[in-house]
Amino acid sequence: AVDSTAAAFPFNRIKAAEFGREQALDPPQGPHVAAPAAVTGSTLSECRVTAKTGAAAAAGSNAAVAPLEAVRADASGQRLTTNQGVPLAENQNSLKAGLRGPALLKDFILREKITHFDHERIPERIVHARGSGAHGYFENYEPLTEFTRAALFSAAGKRTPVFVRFSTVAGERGSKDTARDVRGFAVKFYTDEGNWDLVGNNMPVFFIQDAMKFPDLVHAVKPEPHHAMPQAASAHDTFWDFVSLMPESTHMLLWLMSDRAIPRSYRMMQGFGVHTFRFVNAAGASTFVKFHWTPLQGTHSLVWDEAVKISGADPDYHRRDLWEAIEAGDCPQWELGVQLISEEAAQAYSFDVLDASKIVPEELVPITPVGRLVLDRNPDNFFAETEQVAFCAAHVVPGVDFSNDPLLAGRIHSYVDTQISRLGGPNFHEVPINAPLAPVHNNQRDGMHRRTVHRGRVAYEPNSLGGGCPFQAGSAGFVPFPEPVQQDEVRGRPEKFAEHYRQATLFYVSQSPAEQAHIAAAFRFELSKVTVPAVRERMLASLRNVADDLAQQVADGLGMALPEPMPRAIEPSAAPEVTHSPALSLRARPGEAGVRSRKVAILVAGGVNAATVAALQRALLQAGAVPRLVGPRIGLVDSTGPGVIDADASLENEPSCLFDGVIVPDGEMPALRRDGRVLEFLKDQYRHCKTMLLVGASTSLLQNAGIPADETDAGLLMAAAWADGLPQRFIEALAMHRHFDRERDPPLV
Ligand code: HDD
Repeated sequence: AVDSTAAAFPFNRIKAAEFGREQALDPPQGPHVAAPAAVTGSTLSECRVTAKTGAAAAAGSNAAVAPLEAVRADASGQRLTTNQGVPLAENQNSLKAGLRGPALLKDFILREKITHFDHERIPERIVHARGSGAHGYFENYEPLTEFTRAALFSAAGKRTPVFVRFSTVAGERGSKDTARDVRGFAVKFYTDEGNWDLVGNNMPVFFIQDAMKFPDLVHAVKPEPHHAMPQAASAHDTFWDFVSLMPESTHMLLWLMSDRAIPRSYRMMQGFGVHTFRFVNAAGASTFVKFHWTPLQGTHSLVWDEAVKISGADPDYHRRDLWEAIEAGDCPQWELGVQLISEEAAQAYSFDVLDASKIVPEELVPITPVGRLVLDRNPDNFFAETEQVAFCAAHVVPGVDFSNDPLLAGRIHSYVDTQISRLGGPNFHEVPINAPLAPVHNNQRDGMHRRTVHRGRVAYEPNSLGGGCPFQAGSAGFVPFPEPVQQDEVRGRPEKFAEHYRQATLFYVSQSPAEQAHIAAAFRFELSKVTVPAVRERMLASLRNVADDLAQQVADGLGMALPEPMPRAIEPSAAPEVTHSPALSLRARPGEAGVRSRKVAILVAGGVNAATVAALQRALLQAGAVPRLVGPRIGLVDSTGPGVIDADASLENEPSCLFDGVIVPDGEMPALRRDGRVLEFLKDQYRHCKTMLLVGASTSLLQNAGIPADETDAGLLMAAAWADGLPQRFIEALAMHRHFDRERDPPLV
């Protein structure tokens, strides 16, 4: 037993070994203690008991985690070893010929350690490099056997384990979370009949219609090759040069310039399979299907100024949000919905369902809810799970099949191919996070990093020496939908693909006024970063085909005259089925979560009234919100009345942009009054349209910050004195997410 008290170790005892031969030959054992019982699990969510969560966290287990058990390592109570299991006597010094002599080549321990370190990184994903993942499950509502034989949809209440990874697209692995960008929404279902990867985005359309253009698109949006700037941003010449020459991008650009591209949280965005897929039932009949994930947390976004500030204050904003929500047992949920479309119905539409730059409006084909996704467990190890997880659009299961969408066709090739270089060979399916729960038996053998130890001498089929095994599953296996094909080979696209603007217009006119204003401001900002006037002009010409008022606002913002509209490739022959789609506004899905997991700053300083702070904290916690006491510095704060206040954040370490609302309670609090950051804090809360409550003497801070005391502003609550009903009023206003009525462009404050 080792005495690990501070008294026993006045200094790092092991370091003593560097001072002499005697200690070098026999270094003392390092101090170690068994991990406390509550954190014996590999992660907090495994042990489910933390100071932060108490016992409230959910069970958080699913079958996909079980195979990870075999590869989990826990060093508690263990000695250091090499990778060969050889115990290490000492981990401080390389082996030398004499204390002042040269280091020796035969030091296999040093060499193993450094060699492994040299190879710790793998190539980052060419797109979607930055992401965060979580485990969970999919629960099916009712049997969907009429449409699909997919195992996960076979029975009511059936649970299928999943791993989900959310991501940004353009930024590198170490970039920021709140860039204006598309978000990846990739789901790996570990079904009874193999893994199905639904590799989608938080926007239902895409920039291009044919995979042939994907490398061009990515080269255009990534940092420009000569100076590698800008990082995680589309606001630069090459991106807008490319998309302004690609009218098929217009619809997606409207989504990208909308608030969808700056979500409040991964938990608060929709997900889409984007392409039209096929469901195939046991009889072999097929139905076109589009997949939609709808968050129970509601669809909510940031505003641009806030997103920019968060990038500096907390580049891990979305990663942290997802992690903390799951740790706190506030498990995010999405409902999976499907649009089911017969081939005949699809043929009659004014657009082509094989065109990934088009949606099928919900008003045309309603969404049928089929199940829910729950994320209830954080990974043990970011690299082993979130980094090594390999999603592949080619991974479908019996009952789910592809359509002829030409963008999808390229994806079926690309994902498997990229994993081979990213994960170092063809055996990436054996990495624990990628391994199916369904048994894997085939005659594929060997390759880099093969883990499976195949028994027997048979690795071919047909065989008799292995009893004919593994055998073909016949109709129980994956049978491709036998779509008749007999046409001339041609490089081209169907005619309906050439209509590029009507759905962009549909999206724009279906937004609320605030959302429309944000779209115009986003185009203005992005194009103002474009240095080549001809590119800006071309983009304005394209926007004229979407909505003249939008084009005009952007032109005004750039100080440019409106150019002639860009010539259209085609005049559509049939009228659009839907000309207004309320479902496309973020406001259509406020969610069921209310204020759950919303972060509220309660500003405190010496002289605050402790009793009202406690009442506020209680009410917010009860409603599921996350109150933080923010002071000029962290630590204890003098208060009037009994009770102690401990500020857990400071104006410096958690600025305004990290909170959904602010409360300045009653009390003199002179330290707040002389701190310029308080005014900045309030100004940002106001500018970002957040919920604010100021009580008693604190209301005068509004005037100091130049904020108009507008009593019609539903998000600006002012009270001359404390009243018991105040917390509830604040919570109701906070549940509205944002108060865009107060927003002005340029901002008033
Ligand atoms: Fe892709 C990654 C989503 C078009 C090629 N893609 C990737 C990821 C998501 C998407 C969510 C990250 C998965 C993860 O978390 O590991 N991609 C989409 C969507 C598309 C799309 C919704 C259009 C509908 N992608 C697309 C095309 C191609 C690719 C047309 C190539 C022809 N995508 C890739 C890739 C990536 C990738 C290069 C990079 C890393 C990876 O696959 O694993 O293969």
